[in-house]
Amino acid sequence: MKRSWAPALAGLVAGVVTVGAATLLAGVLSRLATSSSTASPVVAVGGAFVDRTPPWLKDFAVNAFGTRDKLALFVGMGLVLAILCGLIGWWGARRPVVGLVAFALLGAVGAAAVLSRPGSAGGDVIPTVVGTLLGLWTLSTLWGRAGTRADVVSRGGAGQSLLDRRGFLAMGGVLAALGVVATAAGQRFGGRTQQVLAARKKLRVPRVAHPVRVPSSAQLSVPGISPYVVSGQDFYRIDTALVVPQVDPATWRIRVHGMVRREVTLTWDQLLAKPMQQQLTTLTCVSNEVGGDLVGNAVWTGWPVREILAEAGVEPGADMVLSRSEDGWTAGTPLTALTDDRNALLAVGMNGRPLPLEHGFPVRLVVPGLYGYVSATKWVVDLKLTTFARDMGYWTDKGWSARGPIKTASRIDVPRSGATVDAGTVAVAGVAWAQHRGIDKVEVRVDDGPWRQAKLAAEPSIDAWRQWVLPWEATHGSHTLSVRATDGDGNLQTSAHAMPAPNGASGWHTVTVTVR
Ligand SMILES: Nc1nc2c(c(=O)[nH]1)N[C@H]1C(S)=C(S)[C@@H](COP(=O)(O)O)O[C@H]1N2
Ligand SMILES: [Mo]
Repeated sequence: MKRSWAPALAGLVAGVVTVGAATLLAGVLSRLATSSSTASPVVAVGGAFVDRTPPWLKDFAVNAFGTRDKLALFVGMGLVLAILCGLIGWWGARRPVVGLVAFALLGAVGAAAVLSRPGSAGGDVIPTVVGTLLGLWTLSTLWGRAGTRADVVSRGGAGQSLLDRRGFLAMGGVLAALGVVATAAGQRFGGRTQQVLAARKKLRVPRVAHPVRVPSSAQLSVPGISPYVVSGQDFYRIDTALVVPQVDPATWRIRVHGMVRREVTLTWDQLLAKPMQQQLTTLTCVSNEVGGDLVGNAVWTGWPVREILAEAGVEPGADMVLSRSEDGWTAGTPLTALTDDRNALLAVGMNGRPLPLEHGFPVRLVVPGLYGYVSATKWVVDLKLTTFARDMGYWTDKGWSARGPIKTASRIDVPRSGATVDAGTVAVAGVAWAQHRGIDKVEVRVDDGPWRQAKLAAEPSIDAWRQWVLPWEATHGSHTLSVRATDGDGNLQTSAHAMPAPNGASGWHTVTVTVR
């Protein structure tokens, strides 16, 4: 029995000890602000993996796990790590030197990932190195107790073996528990999250000369329809950050450089002193499927991007702004979208409050009309004036289109697909969006019947989605409802079905309902 599972268990415990020690140490060090938030080898390997995710896999992950894709990644990584550690423990017990070298190599992969992360420093490998050394010690000690190392096996009688087994289980149990507690403590208390949350709590979003007032006529009173303005809490979240970047406004800076006449750097206080504006803008993710929920509307407060670009003075020839976040993510936005008549903002507020940490605190970009991946940089710290010929945003490098205008789209919120409703008058309702073009018409079709025009709610901004409703006299049986919108330029939403990659899904949203 001891030969079969004990060495594998030793490998597992060594893995838990390594992860625990490294996570705790990384948490403590980044809290002391002496290392970056990706000093944890697990976070770094995950981040490196995310950065190498091809579009089809990203699509799959977003569709299968939605906004829980990060949790899914960590669970998957945990399983792979457990299997590797178990195998090293099991095989390595016969040839301990080979086993220890294999375990050290695993640690080296973690260290390499840490060093490869944007903004990492040499000292960031300390948690991984210390964790790996503790893991190696755990492995060799537990192998000894498991009684499978050649020297122990040779002198082991039956009594010896029983003692060893008890000792092995006790020691392995204690070490594994310590590893788990250290991992939890490192995650819970490590990093600067508490500090940054405290800083956020003290902030007030600046007043604006012309606050956005959402008329009640923009919100239809149909049960189950999306709220016209979505709260920060309920707003969809999409980003590549496995740990939410913790940016303290006190140290935040934004730098404008590249093809400019003079570089501009702004501090948080300098930004807050600028005349701020409010703007209703609906964000949409390019990965949103037809009928999907990766879309949301909010009131953003910020300083127009065109103003900071004017301060820097854009040189002729520039056609793109490459914005970069604190964690190295980038978006390439057409310069015209930041300087034309739409209100692209360096946003500091969402629905009248400071940005939630997950949505880019303290400062993010919000650009009406463009999918988030080419425009909505959260935790933004850098704007580089450049050209599409020379530079590329994060997702463009992975097969997504360089430019990402949002396609005209509509969604049925109620009745939900698969719902059963009573015969009689049923409100078919939902939202439609064509940012910066606006929505002029929404039509609904029942089965193969004629298209019928839905009633539209008020449209306080053409940069935001618009609600619609159609009363339907539902008759017994199974029915298919379809929706299509026409934007403010008169373009009918295309029926051509397209997957999200490379430039956004298209096609009409359809739901099937049963009427009893
Ligand atoms: N720093 C950073 N900003 C980012 C991203 C990211 O991965 N990192 N993702 C973008 C994408 S793809 C979208 S759709 C929007 C989503 O913004 P939200 O999470 O506030 O809804 O953020 C954009 N900004
Ligand atoms: Mo996105």
